[in-house]
Amino acid sequence: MTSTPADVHPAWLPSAAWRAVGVRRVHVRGDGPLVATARDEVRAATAAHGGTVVDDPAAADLLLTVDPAVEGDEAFVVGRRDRVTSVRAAGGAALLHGLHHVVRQGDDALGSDRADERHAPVQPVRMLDHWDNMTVHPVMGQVERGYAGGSIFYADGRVRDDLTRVEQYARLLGSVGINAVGLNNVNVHVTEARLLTDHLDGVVRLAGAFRPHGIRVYLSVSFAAPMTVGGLPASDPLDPDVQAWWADAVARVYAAVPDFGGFVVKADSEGQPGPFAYGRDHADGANLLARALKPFGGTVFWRAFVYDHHQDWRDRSTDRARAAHDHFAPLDGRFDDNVVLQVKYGPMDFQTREPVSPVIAAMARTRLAVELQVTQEYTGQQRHAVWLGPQWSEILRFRLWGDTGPTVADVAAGSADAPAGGVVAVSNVGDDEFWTGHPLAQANLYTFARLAWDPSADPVALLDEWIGLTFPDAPPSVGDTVHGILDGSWRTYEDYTAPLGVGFMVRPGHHYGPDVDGYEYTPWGTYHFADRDGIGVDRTRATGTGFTGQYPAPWRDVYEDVTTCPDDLLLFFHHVPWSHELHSGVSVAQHVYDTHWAGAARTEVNAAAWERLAGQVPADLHARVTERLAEQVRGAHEWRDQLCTYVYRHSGIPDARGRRIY
Ligand code: GCW
Repeated sequence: MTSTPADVHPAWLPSAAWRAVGVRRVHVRGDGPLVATARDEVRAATAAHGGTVVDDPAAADLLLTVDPAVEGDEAFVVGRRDRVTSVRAAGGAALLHGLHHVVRQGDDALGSDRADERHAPVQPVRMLDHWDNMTVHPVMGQVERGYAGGSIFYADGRVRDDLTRVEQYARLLGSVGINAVGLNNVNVHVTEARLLTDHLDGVVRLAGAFRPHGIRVYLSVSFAAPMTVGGLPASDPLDPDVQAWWADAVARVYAAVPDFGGFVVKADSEGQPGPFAYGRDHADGANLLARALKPFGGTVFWRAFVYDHHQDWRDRSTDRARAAHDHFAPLDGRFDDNVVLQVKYGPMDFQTREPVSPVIAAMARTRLAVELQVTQEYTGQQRHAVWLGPQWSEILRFRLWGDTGPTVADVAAGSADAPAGGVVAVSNVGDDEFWTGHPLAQANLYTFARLAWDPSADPVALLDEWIGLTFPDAPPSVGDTVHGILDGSWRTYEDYTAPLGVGFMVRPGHHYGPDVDGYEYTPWGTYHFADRDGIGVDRTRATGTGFTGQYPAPWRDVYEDVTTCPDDLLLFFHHVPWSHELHSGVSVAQHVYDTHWAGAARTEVNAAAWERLAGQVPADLHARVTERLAEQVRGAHEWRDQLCTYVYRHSGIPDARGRRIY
């Protein structure tokens, strides 16, 4: 329980969250750096709360022991008998997981007897990617799609001298089982391309900050690095000089960081260089890096986010949703065993609502990781309180082949033909005093990590777990109010923004706030095709882009047929008249009116409920959330009025309830 500077919020590890452990007599047995971390935590907790660290295990009422008999790298067994709680752990990382498990359970783990329970992560890789840059971009800021201030890693074009915040962040992440962090933006600019070389000493220090919490670091690299950093004439993956350059670069990284995780790569995507320039495919590209990493046990996370961002909006034959499957499905079986294909959860781009990407069902012989977005790019940018636990849970539990088949999480966790890839998300953290801009957005970071550990966990239980840890001594009204604001907030946000899975309708560039036609005539491939008659994208095989055909049964048919397609995804898959009747019984137009009024109204209820907590939570936190909820109310009403007006002007269908149209 190392201390947090007074000016930084302790998130879900305030001192009080350690009370149940801190009052005990605790014995820690085992060796190694991670056991030392656990021992330091226990020492600090007992010092703060009056317990003791004891040398004699017979004198302890909490025993934390490394026991090689426990199987599974990160597994631990916890139980309570004869007034002693014991955690037996497979190794140092597992011991730390076990300690934090007891902290989360608090008096429940340390009260009455409990039978032994074994805990082990479902996903072996639980990763957060940072889109942090070393320098500040004039428009984007320092962190691409970052809504919590600057980077905690970098300042003034280099790794920060003072890594105190990084150490605290590593502790927070380690406490919920994150074990991998990508240190820099997947859009790799000139300075960051040199993290591999000139800035390697900084990477060594960052790795040193994460290591005590069981977290390995990864770097995003540029496919053109042999040219831009190495001075070679090309970066063709089949060129022996290029291969030698990567082998050499990787060897130097491992000499400096022996437990380095590997690379994250965005290639041939949104202007990033890639193998297409040399007439090679993405298996050639990924394997180039994989072979350099292989001797050291490293992995390349190769992103499947590849599409044409110079599309002509008049071209109705191209469908961005199809792109990842078109590029990658034919390559199944060609990737080396230390390549993980990192697939965004949906076929478009981190929208509030999308179907699950069909790529996840198409790569039986490829290791696959699912990529989620904790940073709220399209979901309110940490100005709106939007807790995404239910979205992620729904995605991870989605059954790709129907009722009895494997889920998305099962695919990520691996099979006989393809070992695990894992679960990855883009982090929402910056140098903000509350870590995440909106203090309640900490719940997203927490929930992501806990779902990565166990994708079958009930997200609402995780929300309550986070509330209990974050506000340990608050009156019940605080927990009830925070729960009330966050549970259901994904649906609320969906209600007042782009309807029925159509997506986007945001202001181009920064992606905040409504602009229904903002992307309609752009090259980005994100269209809704609204006119006076109807709205939506026809992605059927019968009359549209054929995207539904990328799914296995039953989904290829469920989505194809307008009568079986779920309402939530109707406009993703179909172009329908404004008067089209939904399963819910109302027309598309009336649905927009009803949901937008209801969603906007809920934001007012939330703001008023939070107002009543003045004096019950720290004043600075209360003020920050108050300011954000007010902006959410304003934003939700703007969304409501723009969407309702747009639909009325295009459809001519009046709101049955006669509410105001502009
Ligand atoms: O959602 C889009 C973002 C880009 C991002 C890209 C990606 C890092 O608008 O800012 O670039 O996705 O995931 O690569």
